[in-house]
Amino acid sequence: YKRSHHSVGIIGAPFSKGQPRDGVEKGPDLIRAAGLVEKLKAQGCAVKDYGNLTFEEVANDEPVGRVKRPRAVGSANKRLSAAVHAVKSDGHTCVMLGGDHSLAIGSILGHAASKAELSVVWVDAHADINTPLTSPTGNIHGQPMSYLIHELQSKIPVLPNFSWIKPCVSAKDIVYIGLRDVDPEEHYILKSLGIKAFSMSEVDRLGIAKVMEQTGDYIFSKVKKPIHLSYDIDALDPSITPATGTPVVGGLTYREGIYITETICQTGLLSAVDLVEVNPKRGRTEDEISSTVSAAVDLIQGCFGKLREGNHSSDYKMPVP
Ligand code: HAR
Ligand code: MN
Ligand code: MN
Ligand code: MN
Repeated sequence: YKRSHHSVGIIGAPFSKGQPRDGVEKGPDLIRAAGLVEKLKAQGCAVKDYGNLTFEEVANDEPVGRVKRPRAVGSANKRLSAAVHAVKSDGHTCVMLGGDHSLAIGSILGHAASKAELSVVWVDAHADINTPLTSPTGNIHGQPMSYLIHELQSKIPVLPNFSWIKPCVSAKDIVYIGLRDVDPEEHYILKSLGIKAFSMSEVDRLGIAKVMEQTGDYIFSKVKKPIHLSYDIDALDPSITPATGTPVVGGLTYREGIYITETICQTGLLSAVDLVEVNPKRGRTEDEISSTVSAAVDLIQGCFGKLREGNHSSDYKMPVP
């Protein structure tokens, strides 16, 4: 019924070294080219685009144990965390356009630097909670949560360019939605830390409305903390968003995906959003790419007040004859 009053700060993070596939660094420019800024403005948001970050080339970034490209990932995230902190200090809700999901490290740490405590809502086919020692692939985009959770710190080895990273989230302040490809070690971590998770089974059993109701009840049962929404585009079903590095069948429908953003917006607590893992090089046709990119734009619009029932501004006056 109302137009949005949100003030949005956008950061592009064209970074792909948290995983092996080329193309995900194109995400920020593609999402902008699909009209993100104009669409947010048209729905009433004040928008400041901070542009794309640049990341230093790291020579000789040899694996450490299984962990691939730790120096590049550590240094890119340090830069991102400073940028997110600056956007929060300017008073905006931060939108970080990825790039791969290793960027959640810097995004959440930069956000946490401006707030006492955060809730994290992680919408993804994957839990991204492998430690460097449990990771089956060594790809850091499958590990970001492990570096951020207080309760996992004794399990995290020293890595080059990671010494600035300090945990900032409690296991009880995390909610997962959309899981359907979780490694056994990750499942152990989720269960042993008692992390709230609505896998696709819970979406099937409860329906998305109850999932979001329970997400709200869980987050608001304690003090209301600012919400960090970390949205991996592969949470949606690959029939809608095929242009992503690790698609998994049986995902959220477009409507379920949008419903999540509408309800998170309505909490009034959304403080930062990541939209990651859009990879045009993984689309087989132009249609697959544009369907993925336009879903990403629609999700971000949903985060900032766009409603499917329609919207109008509070000072709208009917034309009279
Ligand atoms: N769990 C696997 C790993 O650790 C796969 C990670 C997945 N890819 C992502 N993350 N897109 O959401 O490597
Ligand atoms: Mn992810
Ligand atoms: Mn994923
Ligand atoms: Mn609002």
